[in-house]
Amino acid sequence: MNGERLRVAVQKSGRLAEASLGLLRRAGLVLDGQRDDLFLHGENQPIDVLLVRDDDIPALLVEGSADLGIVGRNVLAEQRRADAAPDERIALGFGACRLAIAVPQAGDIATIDDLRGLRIATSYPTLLGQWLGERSIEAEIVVLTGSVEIAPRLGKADAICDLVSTGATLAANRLRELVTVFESEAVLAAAPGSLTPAKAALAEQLAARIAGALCGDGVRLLMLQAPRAMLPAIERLLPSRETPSILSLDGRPDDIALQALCTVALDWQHLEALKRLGARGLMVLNVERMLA
Ligand code: PRT
Ligand code: ZN
Repeated sequence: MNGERLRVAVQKSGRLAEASLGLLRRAGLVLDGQRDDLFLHGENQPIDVLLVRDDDIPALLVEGSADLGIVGRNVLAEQRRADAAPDERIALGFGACRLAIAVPQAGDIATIDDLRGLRIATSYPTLLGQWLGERSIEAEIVVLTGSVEIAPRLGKADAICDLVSTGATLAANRLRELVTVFESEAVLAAAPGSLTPAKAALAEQLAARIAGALCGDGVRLLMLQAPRAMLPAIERLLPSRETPSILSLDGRPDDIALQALCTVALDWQHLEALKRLGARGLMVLNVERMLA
């Protein structure tokens, strides 16, 4: 390995911080260091973690100070440069939000055409500018770095374009969502350009393990035994993700054991219905990780 270590940048504190570190741990990384540190040393693999502001992650990837990063797709897209852009490798399923244009509830802005000639406050001038440009809507973009949602009340703008998850902040500021400009969630992003073979192999392995950890999310393994004759009826009841495995049981030719991966919750009614068909020894297990 020539002492080469892979560097993964994640948010130090904020909405993505905990889930990002949690995911790396579920992918098998044992990290040494405190949350206040800027650097966590990988104990069991040559992989270290940099704890930084989310906005710094795209630049760290571009300049090669980090090889992988966990960051909102919104941040990645806002900072995208045509010549050197990090690659989105895996959508991670947390930090979901949307960049949306919102307008005062009381006003008379009803459609996106009404935005023409208005001032829209945002911290996302690139994404908003692109969206407006694609629709040939000419509006003034007022760049603010914080408290975007109070801009209309302060008379600084007629509308805003900001991240929304529950919509509670918009409602509290008497704003109404007009249209979604960009859909986001946390993603695993990779540095542009090629890594050394050793680092590339580490990055591939980590990405595969992260994908495997995510793959197990919400997946259950159902195990049961049943009379072989009841198999077709049992299979019809399975909310199965793929064909179940059917195993023969030693010395019991009329019975089978079945294992099935299911993506929907298996509630008591489901299990009781299977039991009425003759299934025994029913077990539902959480799947921790999967490797195809
Ligand atoms: O310090 P640092 O720069 O690292 O953090 P930050 O303050 O810039 O980022 P942070 O932690 O607020 O957000 C990090 C990432 O989380 C964002 O880039 C998004 O990818 C994602 N994310 C998901 C969100 C939200 N949901 C979200 N709701 N980012 C911000 N918000 C804001 C929203 O704009 C509103 O002001 O949270 C507030 C509550 O939202 P509602 O709709 O639930 O009321
Ligand atoms: Zn930030």
